[in-house]
Amino acid sequence: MTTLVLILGDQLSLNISSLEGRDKNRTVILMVEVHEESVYVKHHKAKLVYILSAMRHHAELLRSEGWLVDYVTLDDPENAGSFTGELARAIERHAPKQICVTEAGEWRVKAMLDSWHDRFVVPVTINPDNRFLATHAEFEAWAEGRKQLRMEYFYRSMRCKSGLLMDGNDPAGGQWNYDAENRKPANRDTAIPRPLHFTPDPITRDVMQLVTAHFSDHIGSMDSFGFAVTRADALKQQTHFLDHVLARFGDYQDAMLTDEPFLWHSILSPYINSGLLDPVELCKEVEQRYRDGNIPLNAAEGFVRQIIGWREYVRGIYWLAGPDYVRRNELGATRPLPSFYWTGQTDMHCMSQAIGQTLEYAYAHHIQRLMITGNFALLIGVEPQEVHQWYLAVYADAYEWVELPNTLGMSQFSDGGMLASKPYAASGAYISRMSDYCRSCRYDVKSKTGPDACPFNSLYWDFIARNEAKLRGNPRMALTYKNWERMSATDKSALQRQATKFLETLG
Ligand code: FAD
Ligand code: DLZ
Ligand code: SF4
Repeated sequence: MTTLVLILGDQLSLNISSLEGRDKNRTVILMVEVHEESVYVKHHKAKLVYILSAMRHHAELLRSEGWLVDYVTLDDPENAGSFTGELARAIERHAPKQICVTEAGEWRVKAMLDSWHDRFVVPVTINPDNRFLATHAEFEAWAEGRKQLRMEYFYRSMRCKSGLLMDGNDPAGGQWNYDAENRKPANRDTAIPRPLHFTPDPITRDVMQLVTAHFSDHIGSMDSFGFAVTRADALKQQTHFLDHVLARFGDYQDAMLTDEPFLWHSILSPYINSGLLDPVELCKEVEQRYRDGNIPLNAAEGFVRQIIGWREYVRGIYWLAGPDYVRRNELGATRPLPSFYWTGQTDMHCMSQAIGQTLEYAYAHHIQRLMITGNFALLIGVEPQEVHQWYLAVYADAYEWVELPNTLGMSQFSDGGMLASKPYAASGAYISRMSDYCRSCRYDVKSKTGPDACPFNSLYWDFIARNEAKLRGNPRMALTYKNWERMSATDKSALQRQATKFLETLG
C-alpha cells in the first residue's frame, strides 16, 4: 500500500511529521516546483534561488537516506503549475492508497490542502507541524480570556515548557529578560563578523539559470548569492554564529552601520523557516555556550527570546487572528508604497542602505525592517497590504505566518494593538542614536523644518497628529501626546506643512 507524502518547500526537515513512522518501501515522496508559489507575490530572485535549490538538495538528501523521491522541476513541460494540479498528476502516476502532508504555513495554502479532502478520492491526512514548541491549541489556550496578548508572558511559558535557560522553576540569572542590555549602538572599532559565504554549486547555478529564464521581471540580484542550501552548510553557519558572533548578539541587537548589513545577527532565519535548521536544537546549543561560560547571559537570553519567544508568538498570533487578519487596517492607511522601495533610489541614506542591501542580499536585520523601512511606511501611512506584499516578496526568510504579524501587527500597527502595545513610530533622533546613517546623509537629522530637515522628523509629528483620535487613549502614547500638546500652534503647523510638502514629492 503506497503512501504519497507531499513535502512543501518550507518543510525541508528529515524529521518532518508527514514522514514520521513511514516505511521507506511503501512511501513515495513528492516534491514539486510550481509556478504559482513563485508568483503569488513576485519573490526576490535570490529568495527563489534559495528555496528551489534547497528543495533540490533536500530531495538528494532524502534519496541518499533511502527514500523514493518523485521530484518535478519548474521547467518540466507537463508541470501543472500548482500544488493541486501536481498532486492530481502524481496520483495518476503512483495510484497511492493515501496521501499525507504536513500542515501548510499560511492560510492560502491551508485552504488548498483542505480542499483536497473533497477533490480527491484518495484519503488525505494533514499532520500538525511538529517543528514548533507551541501547538495551535496551546497558543489558543494561553490567549483565552487575556485582555492583552503580550509576548513576554507567552515567552515565559515557553521557557518553562522547554526548560531552556531555567534553573529549576526559575529563570537562569534570576531575571526573565535582559532586553535593557541589548540596545548599544555599534561603532567601527569593534571587529565586525561576516556570515559564511557558500559559493553556488552546479545545482544552485542551474536554478539561477531557471530563475533568469522564468522570473527576470522579479526584483533583486543573484550576484551576491551566498546562502547555504543544504542542512550541512546551514549547520556550518550555525556553528560560525555560535563561535564568533553570538557573544555580542545581545549588545548590538538594535545597532545599524553603513555598509554593514549583517553585524552581530545570525542570518539563520531562512534556514530555520525552511526546515534546514531545528530552532530548539539551536537554542539548546546557545544555552550550552552560556552554561560553559563562553557567552554572557544577555546574549543567550536575547537569542533564545527571539526564537522561542517572538518566533513562536508571531506564529500563534497568525493562526489565532484568522484569514482576515491580512485585511486589518486600523489606522486607515491608504498611500501607495513609494516606488523607491523597489529600487533603493532615495536620498534618505538610512532608507537607501536598508533597501539597497535588501535588493542585493534578500536580507535586512530586524531593526532595519522595523525602524527604517517599516517605520517610514507607517509614518507616511502606506496601505498595509502593499507593505505586507513588499516584505513577503523581498526577504529570503519570508513566509506569511511569520512575515504578516511582524509587518501588519508589529510594524504597521494595523491590527490596532493585538500584537504590539504601541506603534513602532520614531523620528530621526532614534535612527541617529542607533546608527551612523545620518552622518553621511544629505538631510540634517537635527532639523525639523526647512529644505535640509530630516523627513522622519516632520513625518513623525504628522503621524502623531493624523492618528490622534486612534492613539491618544493608548497609555504608552501619553507622553508623546503631552509633548505634542506643549508645542506652539506655529510649530505644529510648520511641522505639518513640512510633512505635506515632503509627501507631495512622493507622488
Ligand atoms: P537574528 O537577529 O539573528 O535573530 C535570531 C532569530 O530569531 C531569527 O533567525 C528568527 O528566527 C528569530 N526572530 C527574531 N525576531 C523575530 C521576529 N520578530 N519574528 C519571528 N522570528 C524572529 N522574520 C522572518 O523569519 N521572516 C519574515 O518574513 C520576517 N518579516 C519581518 C517583517 C518585519 C516588518 C519585521 C519588523 C520583522 C520581520 N521578521 C521576519 C523578524 C526578524 O526581522 C527576522 O527574523 C530577522 O531579521 C532574521 O534575521 P536573522 O536570522 O539574522 O535574525
Ligand atoms: C515560497 C515557495 C516557492 C517560491 N516555490 C515553491 C515551490 O516551487 N514548491 C514548493 O513546494 N514550495 C515553494 N515555496 C514554499 C511554499 O510557498 C510554502 O510551502 C508555503 O508558502 C507554506 O505554506
Ligand atoms: Fe535617515 Fe534622516 Fe538620518 Fe537621513 S538624516 S539617514 S533621512 S534619519
